[in-house]
Amino acid sequence: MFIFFGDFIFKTMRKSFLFTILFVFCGSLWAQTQLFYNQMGYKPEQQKIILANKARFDSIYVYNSKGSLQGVFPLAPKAFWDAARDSVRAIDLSAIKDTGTYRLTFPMSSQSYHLRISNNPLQTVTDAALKFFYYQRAGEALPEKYAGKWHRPAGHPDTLVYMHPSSGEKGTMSSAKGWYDAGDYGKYIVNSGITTYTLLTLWEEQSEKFKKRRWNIPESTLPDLLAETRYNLDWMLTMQSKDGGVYHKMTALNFCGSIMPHEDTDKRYVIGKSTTAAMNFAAVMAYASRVYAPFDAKYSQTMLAAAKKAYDWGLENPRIIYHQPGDVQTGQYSDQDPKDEIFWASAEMLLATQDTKGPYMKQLQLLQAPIRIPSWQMVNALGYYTMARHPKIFGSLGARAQELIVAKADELVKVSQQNPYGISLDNGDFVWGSNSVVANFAIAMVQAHRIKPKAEYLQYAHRHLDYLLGQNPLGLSYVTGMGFRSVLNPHHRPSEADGIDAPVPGMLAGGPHDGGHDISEPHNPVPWQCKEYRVIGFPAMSFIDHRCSYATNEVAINWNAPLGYLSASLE
Ligand code: 9MR
Ligand code: 9MR
Repeated sequence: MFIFFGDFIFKTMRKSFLFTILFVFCGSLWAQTQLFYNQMGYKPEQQKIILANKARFDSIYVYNSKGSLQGVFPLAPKAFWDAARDSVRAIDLSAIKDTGTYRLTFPMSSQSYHLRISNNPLQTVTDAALKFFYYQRAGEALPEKYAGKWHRPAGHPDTLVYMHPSSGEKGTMSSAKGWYDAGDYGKYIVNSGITTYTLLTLWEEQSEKFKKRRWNIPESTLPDLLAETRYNLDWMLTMQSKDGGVYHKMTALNFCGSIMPHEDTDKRYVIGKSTTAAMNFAAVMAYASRVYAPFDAKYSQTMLAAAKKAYDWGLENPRIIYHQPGDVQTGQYSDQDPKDEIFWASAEMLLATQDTKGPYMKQLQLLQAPIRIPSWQMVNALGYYTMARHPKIFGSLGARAQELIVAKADELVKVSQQNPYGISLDNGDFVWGSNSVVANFAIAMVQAHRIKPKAEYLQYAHRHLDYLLGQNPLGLSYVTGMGFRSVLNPHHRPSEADGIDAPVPGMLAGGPHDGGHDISEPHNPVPWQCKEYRVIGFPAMSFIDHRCSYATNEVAINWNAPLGYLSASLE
């Protein structure tokens, strides 16, 4: 029940249990109407569907900033969503098109809400989502000039890390730079790969815009998007072994406490080697070699050579699965099935080498699994997206990739049309990181729109982003610092330990998920408020804005990249 009333309840509960019971009881008798909408605002021409929960009236009054009545808008009949076990009533405000801040209120009610219409409400979101990667930099101090109040000393230089026996090698090596994966300080190839792909795609699709776009990170001769991405590519390159194989991850043996990067002095290790890491690495390096070629020919050649070595290693070792060694507790990113990684890498290799006669085409023909929405574990869609962007060289497979993407997006639109929130998630989609599922569903629609423009694709992609920014059953913006009621306590070590109230901005919380791994973990002593955040059977409500819940409220690079991509695409 906590999640319904948020922060206020926590504080109250601490003070008096009895009072809380009373409050909740009264609260349910006089339940306030809640409005769920995009807290960052809407574009003038955009469809503006907002949702009312527990509404007691059939219309809403909208006043403009001068205080004059703009219109009275009807509430649609109740629509039930099983994932939240609750109903909402839609209000279509699309007819309001003038920019400004509007006040919304119900008859005889003192409650009011503010809704913004502006020309580019998403620019702030995009910039913050991308700036997040700067805040995640390992091995570099973040001076105030760039990081504002979140400035911090450098941590994890990683210039001397140890070869774990699982790496198959002995001694030490350097594995500097790269982004911290999430709320922890580990660096993992597989997750890094999908993240980097998403950012490279943003560049490939919108390079005109991103040539000039800056978000106050250290000066470079490269555009910010490519400078930031290179920071991670540099690290990924360190993770290749002499035989071409790629180490799975570089972390300590255990997760450290809630401390700042420079306070964590645990030894760090290069751990494991896997087919998924090799193929993921090959795909990203092949892609990056194309993107960086006009800026730095030598760097581009280095990456292509690394990609080829990793790819060949992967084909010779097509089933090396990562198994977590007994003395290691950090994230696993273990994946039993490397076929989709091979497929994706084959697409990138073919495109980067322009070699249609070699092994790549053969692999692509072998592996036409149905297209699946991407996650760190399932990446075949990344191959399809690439093929669809460059169809000619892939021959009939290019056209096939386009058809599959369009068919997938049509499926998602259909589901979204039936959903009161306009999104395409079913109960089963509320996995760990469900908000990234929301973003990746929307990205599939954006991809389809590029192939075969259709108003519905963009309309529902927008609804998915609206959901992340407040049009959801908790009425919470899941992006830190964005909106009037946004996540405040993400599972993110720097935000927990820096002594600053506001979390690092622009971070997408993982999102509702009723798996409860965090609270049922025997070694994770959770504070008592956290014990009941999970409401089984209400997956869309199972979220708590508390650092204890790493299964719902952690942040991660592979969740922020799709947020940045989506927001930039809808700008
Ligand atoms: O902080 C860790 C987070 O980054 C991981 O996603 C999560 C799951 O692997 O684990 C977190 O660490 C917790 C550990 O697993 C159990 N003890 C408590 C740790 C943090 O609260
Ligand atoms: O995103 C990962 C999710 O799909 C898994 O279910 C979960 C448990 O293995 O791990 C998530 O990834 C975490 C990683 O293991 C360690 N760094 C933080 C990641 C986000 O929570």
